[in-house]
Amino acid sequence: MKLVEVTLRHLQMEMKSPFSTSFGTFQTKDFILLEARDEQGTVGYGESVAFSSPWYNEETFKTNWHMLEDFLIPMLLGKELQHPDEVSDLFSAIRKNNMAKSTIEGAVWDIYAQQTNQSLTQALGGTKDQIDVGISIGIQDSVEELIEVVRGYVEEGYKRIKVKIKPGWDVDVMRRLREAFPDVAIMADANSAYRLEDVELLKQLDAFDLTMVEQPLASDDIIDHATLQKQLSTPICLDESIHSLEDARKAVELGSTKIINIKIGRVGGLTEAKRIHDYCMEKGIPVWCGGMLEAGIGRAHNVALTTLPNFILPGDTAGSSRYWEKDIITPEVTVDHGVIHVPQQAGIGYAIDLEAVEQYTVMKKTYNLE
Ligand code: OSB
Ligand code: MG
Repeated sequence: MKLVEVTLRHLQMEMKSPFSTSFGTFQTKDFILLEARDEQGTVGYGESVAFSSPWYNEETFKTNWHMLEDFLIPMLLGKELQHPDEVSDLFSAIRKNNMAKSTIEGAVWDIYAQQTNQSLTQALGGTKDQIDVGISIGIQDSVEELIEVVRGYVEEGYKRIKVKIKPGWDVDVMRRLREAFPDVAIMADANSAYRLEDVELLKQLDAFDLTMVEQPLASDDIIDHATLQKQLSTPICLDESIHSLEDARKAVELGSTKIINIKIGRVGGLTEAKRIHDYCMEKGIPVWCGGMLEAGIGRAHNVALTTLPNFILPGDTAGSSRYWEKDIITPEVTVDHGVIHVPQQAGIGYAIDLEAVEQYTVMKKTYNLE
């Protein structure tokens, strides 16, 4: 494989309903869609999961554009590659900027899968033909509304309900939710809203039989999470704190996490995601695939990654229609009784809907060899 042309597009899509977390609310999604073409004319796509504000992590779609335009695209244009794993080795010369790296790495994986006539799932070594899915539910205006929203998704068959929490929207909310749904797998995601001093409050969550509590403490912490885990019976799952296999190893060795949420963008691409998966499998740490409110390309990549065997717990990759009036792929990702049937065709298994892409494009720029 040798990339000869890359096009970046800034896409803007309205979400069907706002999504609120402890750090802010999302309504309009601005992101980068990357199209890469290799010398044989095979086209692959990647999606940046960086948001427009640096709330979840330090990257934004504009910092990703800068990194791609000035560093990452020039590093790959004209470079002969035997395997997509080489991309993460090449990019290791550039610190962090994982979501930017992942955007183009994903397109290389897509091209590689097509050229070796495999589905992305097969190329990654995935083993499942269907995956279990859960859903992540933002902070609502009232507990009554939350219960109604959850009821709808439980009836649709989603296999696990994740609820966002923050100070003032936590113990009572989880108590009432557990009372309303005694038998549903429920978890809470704090997105770093608490400190170790909140341990007494967090311990109250142990009463609700939660599958896990996700990222309760600081986004860059692994020490305090280890201290907290010793005092909680609910398993801690790290999200924001894990950027690499090294981070995963340190967190697991310290006892900071019993479960890991893997997000392809946060860890710099599919190759690193797979490395973390393999390490966790060896250590008996279950993983699941997180979500970043992706459009269709990012969603398709999440589906493929989730087919690896240690993705034991349902992920956040819900169906396209939960987020978008019209997604940018055909068919859209659909959920049937809580499962997604994994496409078998070569590549990502969903076609790009170029008409929809054009409709959402704010600007685009093409980069060629020389
Ligand atoms: O922490 O997992 C998170 C959305 C935006 C930023 C961070 C997170 C989330 C979600 C939604 O939980 C997952 C999804 O439905 O894509
Ligand atoms: Mg999270």
